Amino acid sequence: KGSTGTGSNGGGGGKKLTLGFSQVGSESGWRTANTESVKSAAQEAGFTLKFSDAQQKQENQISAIRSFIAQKVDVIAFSPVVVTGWDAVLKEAKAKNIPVVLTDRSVETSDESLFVTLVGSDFTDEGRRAAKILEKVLEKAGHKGPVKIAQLEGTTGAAPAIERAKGFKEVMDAEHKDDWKIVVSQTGDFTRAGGKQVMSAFLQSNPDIDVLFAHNDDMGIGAIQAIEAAGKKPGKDILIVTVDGVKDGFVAMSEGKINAIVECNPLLGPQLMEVVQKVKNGEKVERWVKTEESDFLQEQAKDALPTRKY
Ligand code: GYE
Repeated sequence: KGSTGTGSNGGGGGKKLTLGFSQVGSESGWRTANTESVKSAAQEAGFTLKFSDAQQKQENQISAIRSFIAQKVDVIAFSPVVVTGWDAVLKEAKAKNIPVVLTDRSVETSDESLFVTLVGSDFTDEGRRAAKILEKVLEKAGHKGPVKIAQLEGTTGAAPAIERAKGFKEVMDAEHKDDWKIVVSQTGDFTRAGGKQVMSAFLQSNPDIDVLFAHNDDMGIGAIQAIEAAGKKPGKDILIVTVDGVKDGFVAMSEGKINAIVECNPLLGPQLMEVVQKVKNGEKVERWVKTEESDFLQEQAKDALPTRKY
């Protein structure tokens, strides 16, 4: 509450707020859009941004955070590649009184005082929404009988991979215990190459897959290539539901190759900068600042495509 007494912030013409930001990597279209959003929003807010790309490696994120602490940045923000293993470095930040804001992905910690807030999506709900929209997709396709599902998981141990799988399973267990079954599930690390490689292995071990649930568009797009290489029609022979809603996902959907997309908004920059400023000012912020999202079916793809911002 009140001011921190430093009298300096981004908007006030005093010393600029310095934000250290450790990004996961550049694994997907979502991530590219997120990075863009963070960089432009920081500039807009008048902050000095120290940006570091961890190339999907936790050890790189830990060293980036340590270097932000050494440089005495005002606030540290990061999108943790996996949920566990952060306590030690977060304690180091706390010892130097540098507040930490999580964005996009959360951490698992026994000490809730180690971060101030999370700015990001509800991934469990995205998993539930994926299952609910799959019901519609199956109905539209006139699918009868048991449903054999392949799941392409995101990065092992990452919040969106854990929670999307959890939300999807929750609906499946509650409402489709007898008719739906996940027959194969493996990580494709949120990348196109991963999606392609794992999907071709799936098709060898389980040639009778009805549905693919991919934790992001990029893995879905990689899988489409594998499905086509196997002589099958994506969106027809294998129904596909993905998460994110990046432009290339919408293009694949408008071509009939993806059946439905659960949106996950990457444009978190402006909200993040607002929160960072408040934290710096010592104002109270919510523990979780959630993002607003929608779902899309194929018939909406062509109309939605021109207005997609990422
Ligand atoms: O869905 C995926 C990206 O954490 C929400 O990470 C993010 C996920 C996103 O690589 O495309």
